[in-house]
Amino acid sequence: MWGMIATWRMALEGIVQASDALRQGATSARAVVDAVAEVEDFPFYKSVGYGGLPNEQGEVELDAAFMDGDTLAFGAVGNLIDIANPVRVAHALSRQRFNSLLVGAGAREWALSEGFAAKTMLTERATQHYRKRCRETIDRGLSPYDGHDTVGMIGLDKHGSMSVATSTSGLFMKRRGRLGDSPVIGSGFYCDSQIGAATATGVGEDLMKGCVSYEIVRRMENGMSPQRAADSVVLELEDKLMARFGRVGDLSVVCMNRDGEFGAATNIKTFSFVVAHEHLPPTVYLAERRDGQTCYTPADEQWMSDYAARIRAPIGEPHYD
Ligand code: SD4
Repeated sequence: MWGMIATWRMALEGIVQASDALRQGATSARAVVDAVAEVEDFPFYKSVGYGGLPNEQGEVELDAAFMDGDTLAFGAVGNLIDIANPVRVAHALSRQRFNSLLVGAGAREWALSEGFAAKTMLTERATQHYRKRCRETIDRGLSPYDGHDTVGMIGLDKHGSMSVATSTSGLFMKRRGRLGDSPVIGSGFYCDSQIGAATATGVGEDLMKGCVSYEIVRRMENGMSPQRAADSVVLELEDKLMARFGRVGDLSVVCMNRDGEFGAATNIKTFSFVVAHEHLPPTVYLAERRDGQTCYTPADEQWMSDYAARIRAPIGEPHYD
């Protein structure tokens, strides 16, 4: 059995290619790293890699991670500026015995010293989004933090090895130096080839409060199905934060066990995710919660074409409703 699952529609093109590679016997590490790098390179995805939205200073600070489910080795980078593929840097770090998580100037220096390419990651389009958001925020006091999505990708290969990778520009307009869950092991990602893997997207500050990825893997280890593990972790964290913190941000997760069974859970209106495995061609699903359980259906053609138009649409004037 081989399989892949990833957060958000943006993972589709990467999964189409990587699932071919998995079918032909590629490793899960190669599949997830190549597929996430593909998302990073695509300029119209405004929350990952090239074209990602900047922090409040107008700088694109990128976070990424990789974890090898066989050895439990992981590598991660945070606040990495102007390096082409943060996920490849994270993967390289996972092969180091120490210094697995590097941030800021140190991460950039290490990446350059290892031969990773420098690249200006702020695009004209992202700059337009930034200027528009600055105007909206000044005019009407809107929350600057809306607008974010992380790609988190899980792979299971024919040899039974699993890997997970994440990549994100984090929250739009975040404070310089802010880290979310995506480069933080146990929160944004976790992977154990003997059990399964999970990865998260949403408001990192809240996802980290539940260490959600580790918790999902732990519940799968105790015998829960991936779907039940995902739903129970998201639901319980949401209830806990509402009761004790008084509010909760967006929380969405995907997971897969070592048999290729998968799960997804969300507390938002529509969460898209992509799955492929031996018996399923790459498919985009739309998930929503009904009666405490996440339900999902394949996205129809209309949704897919609206999506393609939306991500390329002109940026337009500030929006005030
Ligand atoms: C973060 N979890 O930096 C990321 C952002 C994200 O959907 O996934 N948004 O907090």
